[in-house]
Amino acid sequence: TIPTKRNVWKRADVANHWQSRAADSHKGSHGKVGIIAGSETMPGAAALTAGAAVNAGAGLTTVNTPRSVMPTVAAHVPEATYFPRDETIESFYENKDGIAIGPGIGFDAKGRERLKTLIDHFEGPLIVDADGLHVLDEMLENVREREHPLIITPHPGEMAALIDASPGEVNRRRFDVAETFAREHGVYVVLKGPCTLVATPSGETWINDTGNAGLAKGGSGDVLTGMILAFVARYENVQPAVSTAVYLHGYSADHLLERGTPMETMTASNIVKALPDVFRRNG
Ligand code: NPW
Ligand code: AMP
Ligand code: MG
Repeated sequence: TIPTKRNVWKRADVANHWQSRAADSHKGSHGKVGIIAGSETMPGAAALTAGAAVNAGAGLTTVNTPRSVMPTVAAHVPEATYFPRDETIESFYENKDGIAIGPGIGFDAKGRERLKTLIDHFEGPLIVDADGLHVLDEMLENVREREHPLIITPHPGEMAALIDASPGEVNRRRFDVAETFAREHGVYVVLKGPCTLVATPSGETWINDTGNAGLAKGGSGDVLTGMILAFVARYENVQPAVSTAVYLHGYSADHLLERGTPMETMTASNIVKALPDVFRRNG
């Protein structure tokens, strides 16, 4: 087998790949992103993902969520526009520069069809997270045939379910698990946890060294998904975008800790609220 290249994605890498906002740019230049997230019992997942995308630079953010959930999410993220879940997915994805699906959606037959349609027909970067990952194993053939980037963002529990292993086994063989899955299925694997790994389909692995256990709280992953989406929709290449988003997400937690926020009191919302400081120090 081809040897894998493994490196830490460092502050200098973030800086070298940084995409500044051109003075003559407009919202369309910075990515029209779609987020399929939220449900009656998990409106927060949609608000966190969308809030993260908006605050990480996305030009125009549209949230696909049940009609009944739209007012709640909109109250938290007024910058986003909203698209009712019961309308056809084709009219949702047609003009998007990137789509994320999964946070807080639960999953049913319609959800499966929606994901399959996106894998087969959406011609841009597609991020599959959370509940989307629970049905992805039924679609691996579609995944392999997809010509556009697919990025999956499992925590060790979700990765374990995807490959029919235990979370403990995934954690014992993190590199091998992420790299094998990325190569075999032609996807970018963001295997989360302390030292999140980004394994590419071409056999590179980038290790993240930011972040702390303050992130071990519901909602952190939803924020990461929104940040990755904002970066992949704006950046030319997928891996620098994903690794930079992962770096800044952890950096935000480290920044809060350094400024006196104890890990216990860290929240996903505050990871988003600290993004102005994070961008000021890294851009
Ligand atoms: P256990 O039992 O914790 O030890 P799920 P989820 C395991 C939404 N959210 N290392 C875990 O093990 C998400 O977006 C909404 C090892 C269990 O077996 C999803 O849509 C929020 N094992 C949905 O909730 C805030 C680990 O994996 C399984 C692990 C469910 O997502 C919260 C759990 O996986 C949340 O983001 C680790 N690091 N992490 C909201 N405010 O609306 C997990 N496991 O059932 O997919 O549960 O990740 O909570
Ligand atoms: P999720 O489980 O989907 O909410 O994602 C959790 C997020 O928090 C991921 O980005 C993880 O890498 C991060 N995270 C969770 N626990 C830790 C930890 N102990 N140290 C560093 N990062 C963590
Ligand atoms: Mg999650």
